[in-house]
Amino acid sequence: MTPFDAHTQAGTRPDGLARVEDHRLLTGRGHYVHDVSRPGMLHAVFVRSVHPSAKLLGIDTSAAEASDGVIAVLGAAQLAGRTMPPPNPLLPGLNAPASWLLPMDRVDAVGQPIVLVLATSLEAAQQAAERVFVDYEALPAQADLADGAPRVTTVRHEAGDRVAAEALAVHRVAVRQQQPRVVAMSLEPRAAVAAWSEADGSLTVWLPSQSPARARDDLAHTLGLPKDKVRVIAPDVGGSFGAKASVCPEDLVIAFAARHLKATVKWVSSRSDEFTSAAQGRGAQLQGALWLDAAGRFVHLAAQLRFPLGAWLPFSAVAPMRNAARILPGPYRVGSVAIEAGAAQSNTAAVNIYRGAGRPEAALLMERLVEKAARAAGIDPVELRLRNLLAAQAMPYATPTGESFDAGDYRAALERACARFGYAAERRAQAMRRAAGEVVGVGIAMYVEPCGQGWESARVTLQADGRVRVASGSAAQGQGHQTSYAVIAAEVLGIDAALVSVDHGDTATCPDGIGALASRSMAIGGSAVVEAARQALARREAGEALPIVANARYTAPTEAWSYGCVIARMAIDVDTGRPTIERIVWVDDAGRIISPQLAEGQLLGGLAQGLGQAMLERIVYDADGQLVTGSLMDYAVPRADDMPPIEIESLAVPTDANLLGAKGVGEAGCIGVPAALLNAAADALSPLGEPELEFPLTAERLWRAMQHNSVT
Ligand code: SMO
Repeated sequence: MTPFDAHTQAGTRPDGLARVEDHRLLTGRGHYVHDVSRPGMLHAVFVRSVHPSAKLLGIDTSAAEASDGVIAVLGAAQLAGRTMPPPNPLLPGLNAPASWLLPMDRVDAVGQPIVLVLATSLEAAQQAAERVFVDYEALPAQADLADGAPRVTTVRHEAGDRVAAEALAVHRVAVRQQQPRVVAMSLEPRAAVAAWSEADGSLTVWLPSQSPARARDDLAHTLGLPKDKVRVIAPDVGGSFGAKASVCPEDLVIAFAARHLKATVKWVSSRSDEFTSAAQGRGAQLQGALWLDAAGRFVHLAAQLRFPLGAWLPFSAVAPMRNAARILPGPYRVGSVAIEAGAAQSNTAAVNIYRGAGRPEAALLMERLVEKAARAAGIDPVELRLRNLLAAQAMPYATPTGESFDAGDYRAALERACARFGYAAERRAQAMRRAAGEVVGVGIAMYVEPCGQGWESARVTLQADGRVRVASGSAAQGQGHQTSYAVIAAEVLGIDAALVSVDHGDTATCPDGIGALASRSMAIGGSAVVEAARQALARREAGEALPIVANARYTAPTEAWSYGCVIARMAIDVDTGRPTIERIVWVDDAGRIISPQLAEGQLLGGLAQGLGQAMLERIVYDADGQLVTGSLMDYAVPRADDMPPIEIESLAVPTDANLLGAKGVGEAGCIGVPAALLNAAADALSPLGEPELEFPLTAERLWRAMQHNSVT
């Protein structure tokens, strides 16, 4: 019995630890930024560009300013040249111009905010916004991933003897795969409430942020305020998925308006505005080739990865490109590599990290290559993987892209998944169904999931009444920090977790942190809680009187790499192309599991998003840069009845890379699942001549693939 089996199968709880957040959230007592209200606060509406690229010839705000209830209309003139904070300096040499918070003389994307209308009610602000007249002179727009667009950044990984490798090769397979852009469909759209206190010159901003401390730093820098005069509060946050990791222009403009008007200002984005102007994810164009020797060994891997960036660069904008390049070889031993990745801007919404942030791109390209290689070499895809997966004894392993794998038994993951799936029997059943005229395929994907680098902080307070408070620099957006961090502290202290309460998401009451992203909350944030709890315990045992306050800042010595294997079976209706995912078997090693319920929730949630990208979701811009899929009428997200039968097993092999032995878990479902689904669809259609397939795998696309290939 593995940790997930009991409740995945039967819905029971083996461990007795329920999420302490849920009763409050599920009974409507969550408190989101949308719920923040202050007497006399102003409501803000942005007037947004209708052109992907245009000169601003003039903006007439006089009618808006004369409208009922309007207090002010703010634009670039008031913002006096303020620009967005620079992107993450850890990312390779960026060559991108700074972007204005609000545009001076030109717009670069549909949906870009141009001016801000502030009024005493939301309705008044909306009506006045209709009376702002913007005079544009349209300019040609730069399409997404256009050939020859100037590079913002490039990374290269070259290792091994390519010439020698190619001399050994007897097979070469190539793959070209386009990942659609997606939106981070969080239940809670972006929002900000900024309150200026004239009495002490301080600013409080309620913001649904994954990274409150960094948001505070960005706000302080933009407004020229000392950091200790800015407080960011991320209350309950309804999902984030990377899109809320970095501040957007709207956040900073709202804060500016609050100080400018010495007021409290509230902005809540609409679903429509989330489609046009929130940071999007994915969108890469992936190309690669894999060379195999006579024994089926991977002797050389070459790839060119193209990542789109929108009209402006959020803090982590090129992290997906960097990650995809460094992760590409995945769990395999590859003789030599030549990987080149580049990113360029276009006249679209920004692109930022999105659940997986480059990991899904790497797994998609590599696993497609492995699948094609198996077909070319006439070797079963499981057997080919077994020949090339790194052995557990090879750990720790220095990868050809300069990474260091801490631990991992990749073969065990594949073998376990095959055993659970009943691989040999499934292949026999597939052959029988094919013989009977059905279109059915089995797809496999392996993946690795690094959990991020760097530090996180925690404070543990042992109170005189015997209760314990944990404060974390890592803010939660639904992951369940209040449950898991309480469990961690209670275990170190040897007390009941019910005695521990957890604070997060407030820069005034919590220590600084990087935040909840990159699958790092448990491995790194959780280790900071361990460290602080250990210090508090040591001081108590040494005789120190209560209360005891212990602060810890934990830096992970190395990244922990979780991994896993997904096997999916998909049937495609011959007449309509309608795909049915009949079964997903998934073995994941996220290291030590603190809360099986929370870990399973992360895996299933990631799977749902991965399934959405594979089967349903696609942001489309037309050739002129206009957004075609701007609403939920045009953009399909997975619903409960889209979820297939899922069997998850956990290997749960602890790592030495951090104090908990934990690895990443939050992004796994987005990484392996889409690649397995594409491999399953390709396997299903393989008797028809292996048509090229792209996400999303809609019925129309699959049907067309069948028509085209059955007549040729
Ligand atoms: S895409 Mo994640 O929030 O690093």
